[in-house]
Amino acid sequence: MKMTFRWYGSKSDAVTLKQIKQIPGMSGVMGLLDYKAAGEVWEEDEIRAYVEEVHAAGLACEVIESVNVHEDIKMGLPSRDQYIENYRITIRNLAKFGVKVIVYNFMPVFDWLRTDLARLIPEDGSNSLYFDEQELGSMGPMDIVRKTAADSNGFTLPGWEPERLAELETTLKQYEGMTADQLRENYQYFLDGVIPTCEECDVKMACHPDDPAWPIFGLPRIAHSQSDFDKIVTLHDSPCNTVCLCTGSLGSNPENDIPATIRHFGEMNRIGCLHVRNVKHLGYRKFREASHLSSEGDLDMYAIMKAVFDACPDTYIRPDHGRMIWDEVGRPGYGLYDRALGATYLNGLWEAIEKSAR
Ligand code: DNO
Repeated sequence: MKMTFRWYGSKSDAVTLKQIKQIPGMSGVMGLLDYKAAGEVWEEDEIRAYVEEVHAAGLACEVIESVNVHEDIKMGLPSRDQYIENYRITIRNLAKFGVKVIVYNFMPVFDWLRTDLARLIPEDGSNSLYFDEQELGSMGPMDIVRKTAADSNGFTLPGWEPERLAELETTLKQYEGMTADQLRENYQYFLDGVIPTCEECDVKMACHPDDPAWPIFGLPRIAHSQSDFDKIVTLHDSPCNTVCLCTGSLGSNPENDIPATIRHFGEMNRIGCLHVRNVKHLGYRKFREASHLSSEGDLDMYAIMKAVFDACPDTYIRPDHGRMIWDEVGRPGYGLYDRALGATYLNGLWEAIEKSAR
């Protein structure tokens, strides 16, 4: 298992590479160029600059996240061919700098979504990301976009690019009437376009689950359960067509059995990487993000790490969203302290699992 940390680059992350390097057991980052709009080519020069900076800090950069898929691809518009071609160029460019896994998602319009980015946890005075479907019911898509932007402490959030969201109303209309099967057909067209390039370059595409793990605002969503991912991995059958197994996204639905899903796709060699975090269910379609410790949420982190150990021990992992603790002000979900504690805890579980298996 290679423990990594998401890093937004020196211009947009309050967390430094030096801090990341000082977290025990940290082998690298899961990187991104957060200023790139969906559909744009990631140029060699900008990838080189990012990767060299990471390497200079003594860290690896083998996983890149949020190479976002243009809406025209998801909608199946004629312009998709150009965007797919751009995506292929990006894959080749990333591969030149040692990238092995690309994390993306196929959620229409919205990436992850929360109704509160800083919900107070009364027990200890920290705060974390929170979702309540009922609260969402009273908000329209534009309201949630405005609220998310206003609450993000001035940081950009992954998947919430301002240019894309500016056209939100038009985009939402274009999706009206699209079924899950139609979205899946468009997804297959995309995979047929990019997976052969991945095979040439030895890069894996890793699909991030829908977060939360159900459809929102009536938009089709096709990646929020084990059976959804069973369909996805067969849309284009290749070892390069993999899952980014995000425990917290899938875990937002208590019906998803996360350790079983890890074993299932791990044994098929279809896990590209994992995002590991805990969630606390508070009612129907209502949850908040918890610290990583099993007893503070509803996921069994020991069972999760044990499944990784048994089914895909060489994979990349990162602690996912943390709470905001110790008065840190940062990008919601992506502060330093709680994620560093999470990494340390996951490393501890790993050591115990490894030693007891000997
Ligand atoms: C949320 C992240 C996601 C993820 C993208 C990948 O915090 O885990 O934004 O990176 O869905 O495209």
